[in-house]
This record gives sequence, structure tokens and C-alpha cells, in this order.
Amino acid sequence: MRATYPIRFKHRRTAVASWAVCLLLLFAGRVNAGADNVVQVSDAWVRETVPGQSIGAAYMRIRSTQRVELVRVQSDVARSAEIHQMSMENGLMKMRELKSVGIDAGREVALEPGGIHVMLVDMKGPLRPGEEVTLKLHFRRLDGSAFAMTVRAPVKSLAAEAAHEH
Ligand SMILES: [Cu+2]
Repeated sequence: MRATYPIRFKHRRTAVASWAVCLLLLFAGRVNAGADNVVQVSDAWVRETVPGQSIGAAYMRIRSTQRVELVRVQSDVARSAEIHQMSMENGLMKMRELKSVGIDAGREVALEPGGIHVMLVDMKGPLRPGEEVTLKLHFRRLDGSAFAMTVRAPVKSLAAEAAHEH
């Protein structure tokens, strides 16, 4: 009699686990979640580049359940990646590097053309539509602890964003 309890319990746990895996698979294409769902990244994409182009740009929406800072980005398609912000100053589009991007609890920050973006520096080769780029995002919590998450970002064509040249 005693043995039946652990077995039943185990069975139930397995059912819950596979249900969770199904949900993960359902949303895998749209949302990437990291560090126990603290941070969710959606709509990640990278701009198409042409041969010889040494810099590229990545965009995404980042949502967090607690205050975090995006402090560093890495990608295998570029030697380095920087966080930049574009802004209009006296009628001129200016770009500056940010040390971090803060995301408040329950809020979403959009990295988008004309605003904050990830600049891929020293690209190893051209990126064509249909390809996917892996981005590793490094975050820091208020208490100083760090975590990272990996995001897959599809490459989108220049035509869709022709208005913004970098
Ligand atoms: Cu930039």
C-alpha cells in the first residue's frame, strides 16, 4: 500500500511537466523567457546586411517582472555588440553608446529603429533574410546578481526598414 503513493505522485508530476513542455514549444517562436521568467524577450529581429557591411543592428522588446538592467550583448555573427541610442539633436540624428538599459518591474522596453538598438560591430559576414542570429543578453538585478539568456532573432529584409540607414 505504501508504495502506491509515491508512484501516483510521480505520475502526476510527469503529466504536469509534459504539459509545461508543450506550452514552451507553442511559444518558443515568439517569446524567449530567461531566469525563471523574470525577463521575456519578444519580436527580436536583426536587420539584413550586404556583403562588406561591417555593422548591423538588432531590435527586440524586453519585458521584466522585476527591475533589471541589460548590461551586455554578445552574438556569434559579430566580434562585439554595443547598446546604442539614437536621438535627434538640432535636426541631426546622433548615436551614443549606453552602458546599460534599465527595465522596471512590470514594464516593457522596446529596442527599435530610431531609438535604442543593439549594434553589431565587426560583422563576420552578411546576414540574409530567413537566417537566424543568436544573441546572448546579459542582465543584472538590483542586488547585483547577474543572469544571461539566449535569444534567436530572424533576419529581416532592408526593404521593410528602408527609411533608416545606419
Ligand atoms: Cu548604433
